[in-house]
Amino acid sequence: MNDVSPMDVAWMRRAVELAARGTGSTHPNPVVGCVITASDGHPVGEGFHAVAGGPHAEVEALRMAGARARGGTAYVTLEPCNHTGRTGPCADALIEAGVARVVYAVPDPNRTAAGGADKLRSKNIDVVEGVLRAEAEAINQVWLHSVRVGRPFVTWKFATTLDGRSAAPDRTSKWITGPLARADVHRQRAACDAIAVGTQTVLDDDPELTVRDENDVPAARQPLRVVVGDREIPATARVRNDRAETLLLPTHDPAEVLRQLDDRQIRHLWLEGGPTLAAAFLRAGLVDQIVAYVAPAVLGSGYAAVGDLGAESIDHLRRFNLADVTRLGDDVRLTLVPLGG
Ligand code: AOF
Ligand code: ZN
Repeated sequence: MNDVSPMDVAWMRRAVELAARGTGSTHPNPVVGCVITASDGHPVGEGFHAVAGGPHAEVEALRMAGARARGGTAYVTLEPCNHTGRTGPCADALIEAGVARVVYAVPDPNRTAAGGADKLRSKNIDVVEGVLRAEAEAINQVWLHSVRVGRPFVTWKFATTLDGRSAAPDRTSKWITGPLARADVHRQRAACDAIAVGTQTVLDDDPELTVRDENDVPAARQPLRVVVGDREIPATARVRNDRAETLLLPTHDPAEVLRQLDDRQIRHLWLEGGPTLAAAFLRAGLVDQIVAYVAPAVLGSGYAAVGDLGAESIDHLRRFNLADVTRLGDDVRLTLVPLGG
């Protein structure tokens, strides 16, 4: 293995910073950043992947570097690709440019694109893997998860009273949490590719399931709306309006839902309810993250946030790791991840 210098780490940190500029606009592709230094160690090129179908980070950086890339080093947050997809293989572009060394952070789990490192080595280029790997994994957490596991990353979101109720006995639920918590939901929805609810939630709440700002103006890019279940949805339901695309999935099987969404290259599914849908995903072990908005309020009756999970004794408690606690006005947002995850 080649030596990794403090400068290698510094340039990779810059590449990670560049990659993050693509956050939110590269779907269904990852965010990727690249820095090129000349043979004397000076930076001569920078690039990041801005949009799927557009040039890869390496190509952008090589374009800026021009002939100065010869004999230099390329720092890339993801293993350079080896496939001709929407653009040509970056491994070939790096070889043609004559770089002497390639340092990347994370191996590409995408089977179609992988193999770049081996190709570079076969051309006697020094290749180093794993520099700042944790940081580079963090900016692509959802994409890496969905490509590795072969299904979308699933976040289950709910709002609840202190006693775990998400609706009163008459099924009303507006509003349990305050405006700051609700604005936070819209921000988080905006970063997802699809929002799913069960048909019962559509009948009870008539949600629009779009991303809107504080003045209720819808965002330009809207996640796919997904309605799971076989209850009839009235033609007047707001999920049927034209503010976003809607997919009706008349199934009760979470794995089938994820298969259908994977076919549509959905990387991040935001599960909004209600208790039946949440229970089905939890029972199937298909929840990767929980975002709970807890209000300082008590109902004492009404509907639980989640339906029956088959627990009969305290041994059946499903425990998670508490990843984050954030106060939003008078409410608290808890972010939980699976134990060991
Ligand atoms: C990117 N941007 O900067 C790099 C990627 O859809 P395509 O044909 O552009 O190929 C996307 C795949 O290429 C992607 O899934 C990843 O495996 C690899 N590298 N992709 O979108 C980049 N370097
Ligand atoms: Zn590429």
